Amino acid sequence: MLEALLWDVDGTLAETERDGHRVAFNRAFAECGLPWLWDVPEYGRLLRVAGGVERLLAYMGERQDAPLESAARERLARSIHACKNRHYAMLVEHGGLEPRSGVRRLIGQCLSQGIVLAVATTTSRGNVEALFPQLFGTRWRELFRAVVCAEDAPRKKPDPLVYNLALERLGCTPGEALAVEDSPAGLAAARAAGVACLITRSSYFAAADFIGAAWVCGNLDAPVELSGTIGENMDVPVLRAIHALAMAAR
Ligand code: XBP
Ligand code: MG
Repeated sequence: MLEALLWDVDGTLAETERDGHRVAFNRAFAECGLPWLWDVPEYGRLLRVAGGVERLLAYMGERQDAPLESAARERLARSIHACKNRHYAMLVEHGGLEPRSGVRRLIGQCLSQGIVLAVATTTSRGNVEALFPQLFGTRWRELFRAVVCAEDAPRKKPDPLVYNLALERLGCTPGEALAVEDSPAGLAAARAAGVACLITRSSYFAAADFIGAAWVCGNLDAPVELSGTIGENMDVPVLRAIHALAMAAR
């Protein structure tokens, strides 16, 4: 039985990678006096590394103008990252991001039909606390029974830690949950925790392979064809059917 929906944040709830973190990283580079600029395709390439600090360190490994010594690199990555998060909070507080299609609707339907919700993200808690009031209003905490972030799960996706912790906090088994993700790393993390995964493709992963996903859609408002029946969009009966199919295939 499907009891819980576990939500990824970046790319799944909103286009935060392309329109939020990327833009904020560029503002932080400028503020730190660095000539670095991540355009849309370049940031897509860098997204293979999960975690903002980890992504910066990987990028510095490719740059001649990054500090040579690893402790100095780490210090610079942490200070750019802190600056990026300040810019990210300012950007979202000025209304720069909207929820993706169907996100608010499906959250409301789940809550009214007895499915509990949690967040399982690689991003820092401060970013969730800046973003969620903009997406869901000031009472957003009432929507999610557990919110598991980078500070709780320092091993980033595709490591399953964030999903293991979310399940533990909800008191659910992996077989009672369904993850909603937009990226191959997110899918791998959910699967490694034994959780079936629904993919809603974000702009960066429009053409990615999602082998092993329970279901793949372009967005949660797209019509769904399941067992010969076309539904209007991703709703709770469809979620239950997708989850049941994934469980039967095990
Ligand atoms: C996505 C990530 C994050 C964000 C940036 O996490 O990998 O690193 O790109 O956030 P998810 P931070 O899709 O699991 O929400 O700078 O806080 O790492
Ligand atoms: Mg994501």
